Amino acid sequence: MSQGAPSIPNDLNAFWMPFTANRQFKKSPRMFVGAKDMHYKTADGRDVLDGTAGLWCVNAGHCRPLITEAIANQAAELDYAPAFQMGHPKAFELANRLVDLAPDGLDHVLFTNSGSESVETALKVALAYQKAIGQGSRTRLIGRERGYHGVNFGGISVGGIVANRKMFGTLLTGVDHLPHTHLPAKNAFSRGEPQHGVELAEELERIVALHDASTIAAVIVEPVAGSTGVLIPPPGYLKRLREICDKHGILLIFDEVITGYGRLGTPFGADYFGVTPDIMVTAKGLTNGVIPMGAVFTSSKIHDAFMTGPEHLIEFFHGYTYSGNPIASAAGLATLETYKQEGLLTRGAELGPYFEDALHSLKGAPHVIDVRNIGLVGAIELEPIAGEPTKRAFSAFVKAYEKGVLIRTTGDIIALSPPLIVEKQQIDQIVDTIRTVLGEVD
Ligand code: PXG
Repeated sequence: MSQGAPSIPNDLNAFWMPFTANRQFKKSPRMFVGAKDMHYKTADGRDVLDGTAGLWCVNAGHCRPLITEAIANQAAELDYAPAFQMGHPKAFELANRLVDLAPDGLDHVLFTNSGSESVETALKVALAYQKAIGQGSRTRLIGRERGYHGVNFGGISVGGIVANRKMFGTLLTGVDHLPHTHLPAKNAFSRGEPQHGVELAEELERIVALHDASTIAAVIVEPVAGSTGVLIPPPGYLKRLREICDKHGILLIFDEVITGYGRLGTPFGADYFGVTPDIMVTAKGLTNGVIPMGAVFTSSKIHDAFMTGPEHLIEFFHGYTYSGNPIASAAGLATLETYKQEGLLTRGAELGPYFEDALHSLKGAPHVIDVRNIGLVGAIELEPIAGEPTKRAFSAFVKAYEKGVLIRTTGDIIALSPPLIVEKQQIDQIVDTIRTVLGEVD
């Protein structure tokens, strides 16, 4: 029992908030107390238009009836079933539905509880697969600069964000990184895929030559890097990575935690770019962000390599207490049903051109040095204040929130990823608010 002072109701001190300027937040908190469809409700009773689908996850919009009912019903019917050596029907049903939705060749699903766990799972599957097929010397993992693969040790090791790595020691050994594909000097204000940079895929050949293919298990990239500011690959880049991986027996992992479930106007980024990875990492939009869940897809080639040996033995020593949790599975099924009924996984393709024009109308607005977009994701990059990086974009975020629009900033980049139910007039409201705000910030 705590001997300290009794806690004060609504004291903000105890919760050490994630990826948040805690002291600043607690001085002037921004609290949501409700949500419906495209809007949040704030503690002081204002509606805030959601320009970011929460944290890139609420793809069907908020408090959707099929999903909330499915969760309530499941909680009353079967709240939990052991995930190891036991099962329940909805996890299998969800896996089947996901495999139907995924690109051909991705036939099996491992469930997790987040994007970070999905990444760790994918990396472990890749290493264990190489060992299972007699390629145990393939232990290296190749990520990419400016990649974000969650916050666990594997993910920050293959990830390429300095701030997320530098405090945490040596991380995983045997990791190397491709260069990122962000070339603002050549590609600023590109619409959709930027023209320049396909040659950067050849860097993988250089890395293979340096370490030798026999030491490399897998390459992991986001089809479009989200967290570091919507970095879109040039045409042919991902295809070339696929070819180089195939040539050298290296697995290709796509981290589709953001690009999955309709963000680019196709079910997955793999569909958009016409490149199928060996392993596909997803989370977020799988359950519309409502219940934590992730799914890692693998090819049959990978899955079947584990299905050997005596049948009573566990084939892969990995899994979580909540893998395929009944309530998460029910939420996932209802989410996929909502996407299907409303055609949301391809809505980004229809609305993309309108979104693109709206975003690019910000060219010439104060501080704007680049605008980029693909599907229903976009970024507006601002010139940083000299000596005070991130400050300008953060002020824009706070001002937009005060004016009733939620945007997201990373560094000095404003990122937009509205729920896939967004209407044209709401796109206008988001863009008009940003325009006004850019006229007001220092
Ligand atoms: N991979 C990718 C590509 C991601 O974008 C993760 C893994 C980790 O997922 P979890 O569920 O463990 O957070 C992510 C998460 C932002 C932002 O605004 C991005 C993420 C999470 C929170 C904020 O950039 N991406």
